[in-house]
Amino acid sequence: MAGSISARAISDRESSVRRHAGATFSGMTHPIVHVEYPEWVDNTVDWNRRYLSDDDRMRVAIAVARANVEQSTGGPFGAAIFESRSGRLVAVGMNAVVRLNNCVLHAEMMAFMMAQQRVASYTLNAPSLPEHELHTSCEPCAMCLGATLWSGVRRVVYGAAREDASLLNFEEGPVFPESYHYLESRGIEITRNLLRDEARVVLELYRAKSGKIYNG
Ligand code: AZG
Ligand code: ZN
Repeated sequence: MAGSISARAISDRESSVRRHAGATFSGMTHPIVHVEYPEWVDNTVDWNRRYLSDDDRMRVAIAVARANVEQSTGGPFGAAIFESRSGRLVAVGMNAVVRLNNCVLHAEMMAFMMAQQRVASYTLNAPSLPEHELHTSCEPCAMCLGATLWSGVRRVVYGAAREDASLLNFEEGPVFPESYHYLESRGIEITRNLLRDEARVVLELYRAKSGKIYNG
């Protein structure tokens, strides 16, 4: 009957609204975590281009970091995930710790999450997928380096060094030579300090704007 169908539709919609508001039958409201890009991302990134050189790929990460500072949407860090061979840009990430009230939302973490959603796989190293690599405007902190292992990327390229971030009083956590040896022993290649000076300019810009040091 038309009446009962529409009653069910209304009830479905109401329960969907309840789910998205985080309500449960216990009456307790549970949070839902959304991770989304700021609105400027499509003006900053050309999703259709093929990025064939390391410099081109790193410049995407640095451009995202710069836009994040200029638009006041987060810390001075950007990252990008590419298919290694084709140069297809799969995802970018920008620091969103303060914007989204979430201490894990470093640029690299955001890039991993977005890339995995895009390819619908919890690892970028699934047998059906091409090889992926991470380019990040700054050396990964302890959390992001750990997540790199499980992300499934086969290579990490970073721009500025942890000392550059530490100069601004960012705390980058326990990263040791052994941490890198461990990743390398798992077949992950590391390329250091690519376009370091260009990446450092963004850190300087953040300092000049008196950007918040949320993890110092
Ligand atoms: C950070 N370091 C990197 N590499 N990326 C981020 O998003 C950071 N946030 N704080 N330190
Ligand atoms: Zn990090």
